[in-house]
Amino acid sequence: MRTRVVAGALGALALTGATLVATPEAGLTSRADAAGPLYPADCEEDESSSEFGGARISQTYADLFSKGAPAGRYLDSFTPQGLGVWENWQGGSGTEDLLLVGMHYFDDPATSGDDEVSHRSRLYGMTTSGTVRGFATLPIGAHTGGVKVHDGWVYVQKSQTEILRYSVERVREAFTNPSRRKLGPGRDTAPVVGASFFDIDGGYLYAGRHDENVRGEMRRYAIKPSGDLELDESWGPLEIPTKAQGVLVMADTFVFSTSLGRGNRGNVYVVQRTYGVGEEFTQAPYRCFQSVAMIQELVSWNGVTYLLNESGSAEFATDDRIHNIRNLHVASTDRLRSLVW
Ligand SMILES: [Ca+2]
Repeated sequence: MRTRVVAGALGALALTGATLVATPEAGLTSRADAAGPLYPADCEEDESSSEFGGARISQTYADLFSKGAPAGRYLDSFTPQGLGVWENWQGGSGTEDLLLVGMHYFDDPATSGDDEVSHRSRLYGMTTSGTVRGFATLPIGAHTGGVKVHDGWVYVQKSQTEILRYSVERVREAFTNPSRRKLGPGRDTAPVVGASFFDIDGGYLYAGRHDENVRGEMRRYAIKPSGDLELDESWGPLEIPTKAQGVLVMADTFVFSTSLGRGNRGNVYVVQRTYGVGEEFTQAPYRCFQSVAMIQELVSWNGVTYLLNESGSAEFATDDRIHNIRNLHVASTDRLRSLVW
């Protein structure tokens, strides 16, 4: 496994000749992104591992990640997006912990012209070994790109401007009483900006914007005692990688999952939190390596990083799908972090 830390723009440019096709007038960020969503110029190219089947991936991803619990439920009608952890879901302490998966609906394009906006979305909970304990229905069209639990609330991304919020008691009721499955709009929560996915760390919710063609950005919100959100105007926005689908926030490190399309490998970025507003994230020491396709949100819990994948959805069951991942992939959070420290 390579251990080199890529620091700075020179390292990024040296990684691939793809930057040579950039337009001369473009700035560094544009040049780096001009390679397109398949292989951003700031990511190592390596296809030396056949682990997980399908298209070959980087040895770094194969070394760091392994197959975790099955996450194959509801894939015939729904597409997984968000992943969180709900500790002691039955209340009290020392009870069972669940992984929460958010999914949006999709229609068969052969019979319907629209996708994900015609049916209620879904939130389900499963044990860390993959046994489903219950599900709830979310509002129609909720993308569910982010799911996290914090201080008595379950937060779910609905759109880039709206994060839904439900009390854990209400979600428990939905999981255990089929007549109460519809969660509805939840509690009023302040609008957000560019929130495609999010993590919660240290009392703040960090929400990143997915962008297919250029680098996105991330803002953070203080979580008030009421559970509502308030934009932290003193922080960010910080630049994040192109086609980001999820973030893991640590005190000194970010991990981004990025992907786009069933035919393209994803990329995992591990980045020191040593860059600021207006700076490229590649100014900080970082590592990027190629992953399986269609990686989605991720969450760290008890030292383990869990990574969700949408490629198993029937929505993507065509010949050009290069991976069909129906399990979580898991890695040591410390090992991920230590790539840049
Ligand atoms: Ca997503």
